[in-house]
Amino acid sequence: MDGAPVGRRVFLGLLGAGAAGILWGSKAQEWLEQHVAPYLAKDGTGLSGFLPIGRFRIYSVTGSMPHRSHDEYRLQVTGLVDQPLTLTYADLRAMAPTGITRDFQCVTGWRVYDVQWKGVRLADVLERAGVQVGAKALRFRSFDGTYTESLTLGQGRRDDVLVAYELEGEELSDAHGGPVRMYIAPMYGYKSLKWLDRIEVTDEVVPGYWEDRGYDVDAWVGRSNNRDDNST
Ligand SMILES: Nc1nc2c(c(=O)[nH]1)N[C@H]1C(S)=C(S)[C@@H](COP(=O)(O)O)O[C@H]1N2
Ligand SMILES: [Mo]
Repeated sequence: MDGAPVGRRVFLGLLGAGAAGILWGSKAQEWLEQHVAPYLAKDGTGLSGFLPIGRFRIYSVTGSMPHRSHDEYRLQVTGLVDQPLTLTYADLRAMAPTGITRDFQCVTGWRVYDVQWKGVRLADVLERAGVQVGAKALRFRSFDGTYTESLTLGQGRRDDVLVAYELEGEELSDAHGGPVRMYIAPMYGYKSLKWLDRIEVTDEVVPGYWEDRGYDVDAWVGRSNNRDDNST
């Protein structure tokens, strides 16, 4: 179904967002064939591996797909913390995992039903670093060098906010922001920053990439239909 040409609503949404550099339609298809297909083949996941990709649109505001291997990967936790952290991929894997299955929704109008995510609770990472008195917010940075996002500390401590490393039972691909990305279950997709490499604990919310371009900082998915759920 998502292999079909991008719907008018989505297309207008992209235009409305002034979203230069976002990949979609045939351009995305071309990119997937060049970059994702070999990755999947290497993983031995075969054609079924395309399913999650096929259900999503792959976004990168920089028009490129950064890559970092599990060995190279580091997550920095800095700012207003007692103990600044540098976590490896293995460190994250060694922490208690949490799984969440929820619809994934982009403000431009597409939705993927019942997506399975796995990772560690951001709350647990913060706990490990020790958040200092006076801290109020979190800032996330991507190793694409451009994208940023933020949450209030309260939002970041919710049970449904993950530092994610698996999607649909597979390690996160480069395309989906691997090896590690944010997954903010109760909010629109743009809050879920891909290619996460730094979490900074700050004293105020700094608007992120899309928020500088007009999106809401508090991006709760609405309750306008029965499938949306931001109550947990
Ligand atoms: N670094 C980075 N993170 C990002 C984006 C991006 O362009 N760059 N796009 C956001 C948007 S608008 C959405 S809807 C989701 C899309 O996730 P996907 O590309 O895995 O489908 O990623 C979000 N995180
Ligand atoms: Mo989005």
